[in-house]
Amino acid sequence: MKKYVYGNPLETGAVVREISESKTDISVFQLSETDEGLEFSCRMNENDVVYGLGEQVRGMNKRGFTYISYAADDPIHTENKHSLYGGHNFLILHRADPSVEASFGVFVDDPGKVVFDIGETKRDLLLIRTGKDCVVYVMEGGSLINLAKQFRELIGQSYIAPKWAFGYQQSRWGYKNADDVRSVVWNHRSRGIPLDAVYLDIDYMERYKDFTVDEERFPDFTGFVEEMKEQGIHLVPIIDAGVKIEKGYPVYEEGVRENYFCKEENGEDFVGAVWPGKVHFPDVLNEKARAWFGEKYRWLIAQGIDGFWNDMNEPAIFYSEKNLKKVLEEISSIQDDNLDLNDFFHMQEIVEGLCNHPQDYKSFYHDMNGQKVCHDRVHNLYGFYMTRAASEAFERIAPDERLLLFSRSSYIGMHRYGGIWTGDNESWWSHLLLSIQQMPSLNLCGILYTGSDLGGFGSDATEDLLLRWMAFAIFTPLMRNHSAAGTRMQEAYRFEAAESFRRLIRIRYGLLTYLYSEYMKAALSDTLYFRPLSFDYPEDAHAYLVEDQLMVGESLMIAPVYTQNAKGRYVYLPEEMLMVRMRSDKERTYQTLAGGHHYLDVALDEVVFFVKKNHMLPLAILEDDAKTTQDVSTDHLVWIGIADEKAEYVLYEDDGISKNYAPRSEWKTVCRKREELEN
Ligand code: MIG
Repeated sequence: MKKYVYGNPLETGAVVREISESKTDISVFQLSETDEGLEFSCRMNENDVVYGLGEQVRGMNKRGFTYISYAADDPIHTENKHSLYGGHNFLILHRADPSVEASFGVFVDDPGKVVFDIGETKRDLLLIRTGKDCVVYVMEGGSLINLAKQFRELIGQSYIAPKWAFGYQQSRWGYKNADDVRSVVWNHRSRGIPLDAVYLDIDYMERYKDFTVDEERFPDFTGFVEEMKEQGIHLVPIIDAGVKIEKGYPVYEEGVRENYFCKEENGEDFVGAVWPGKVHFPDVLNEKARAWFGEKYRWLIAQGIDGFWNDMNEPAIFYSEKNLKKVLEEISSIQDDNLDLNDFFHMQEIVEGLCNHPQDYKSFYHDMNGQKVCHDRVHNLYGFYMTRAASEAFERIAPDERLLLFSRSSYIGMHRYGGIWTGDNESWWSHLLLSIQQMPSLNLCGILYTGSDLGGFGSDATEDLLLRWMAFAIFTPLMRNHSAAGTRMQEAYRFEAAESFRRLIRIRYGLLTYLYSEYMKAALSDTLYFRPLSFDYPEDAHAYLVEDQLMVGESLMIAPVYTQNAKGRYVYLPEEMLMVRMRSDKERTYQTLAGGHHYLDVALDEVVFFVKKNHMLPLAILEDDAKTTQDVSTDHLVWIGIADEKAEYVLYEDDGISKNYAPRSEWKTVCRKREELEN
């Protein structure tokens, strides 16, 4: 691995491994300087493939578009969007002909805006534009798997969630009080639908103030948390980045007094507006402020809370005080004008442009170890450091216990502190596919604990969409049904197919032993839980073209159905595999299929997956009344697989809650003879 340093880069915390700076010029790129920064470029050959970039739109192969790392609070994830919520500046350029050039991985450690033009402007040109100050790491030599692993070793071990966070989780922006939550739990329990967690969105707070609970909506919050625990339910409250400006609110007052908020150029606290109205942003890039903000989580943990989701930490700014003033003045100045279309559109533009305005991000400052740094330069670090604040506090507050933590915005390195969810997607079929495609890209960037809002956040979910999404989300570490206020309610029990949902969710619990084991192995050995097919079948040219199937852990491949009204789909098998068809944890059928293309029927209420040759996986047999991950026992495991003679599987097990992870020497290799396998 080579490390190249340009200008005077800031310490971002992305990397954990010490690497000495290379004295030679970067070899895989041509480098040129422009007025704004640096440009790294290289040619791509016709069949080369680009993987990576984490949370972005479009396919797993990133060729043919420009991706921009500049964390954006943009809820419309259409294919023309250049930025979503994170900045994940790692990619692998896979060379189709290694005898001509070697494949390589590159990580650009620059927390400001970075542009990746991957053959958009010129089809065969890869162009990366960075700021003047950055560090570039280049990994060379080796397979896709090896390049990915080198990078992961550079950035450190991924966050490990508690095992309960691998259960089914229910969320909705709109659960307003304790009774709403009780009803959600009751509706799952009374239908036998397993459930491990319910989320509290912004309405649990007192007027959107972080680290408060509205006492009218949740009288005796501690008692309520306890009541839920007794039912096996973990409550997961949201924390927003902005701190409400309100006299007498301790978080605000302390922050002002101690200079813990981001500042304007002139040293005054920067004022933006988000849910609570006007807010200040905690300067999480400042070590002291970070420790202070992290400590605030203690109050909720003391009440029994053991999981959090950090939101709006791009940070999202509905408007800044300054810019709003400017826009209002401009509008009042044209009050009596006869607006022609141009004037009208201009007015519309400035009003809409209030939200997340680029100028706002240039107008406030952080105090990084005494250095005043403009936010714009470190924009992509904000969500990372907010999450780091929480995680570092958890180390102090509950050093031996794993807490659930994930964030909306992130940067490379945040994967050590928490997971992410993929933000405000829509109940669109195209977003089911997008979610499938995002998973391996995120894993490449170290983000293993992740998933999308199951069923879609915005717009109305239909029953068939939710069924298909569920059949995919069974395999994502974060399996959370979440939706926006005002959309159709999409809890599993709202639909006629409630029984089908119950069965699908039980399949997740049946597979939990495998899914958890694979997650833990991926985290502890810096490997990938989700992979494009080409990672496992690098010699198969067709594997590089498959954009809608994934390898999941060491034994499985999935090929989810993601189009409406489909009765099945074409699936590509890189080799002979065992097709497993499940309608519930009990009803399962098998068929061995030859390598190649197949059209396969997949009913709406089925999960179909494929086991690699000479591999196997455990399926836990559940009791009829299984309610949570606690009810999944490994005493009765069925081993599913196909083998010439025998199949092996490395099974990882631990208590699921402490940080006493099992060392490699304790991972069990389970072996089954051909005739002992279920198939
Ligand atoms: O401006 O808290 O992505 O999951 O439900 C919307 C309300 C703020 C955005 C999050 C979404 C959450 C919503 N939040």
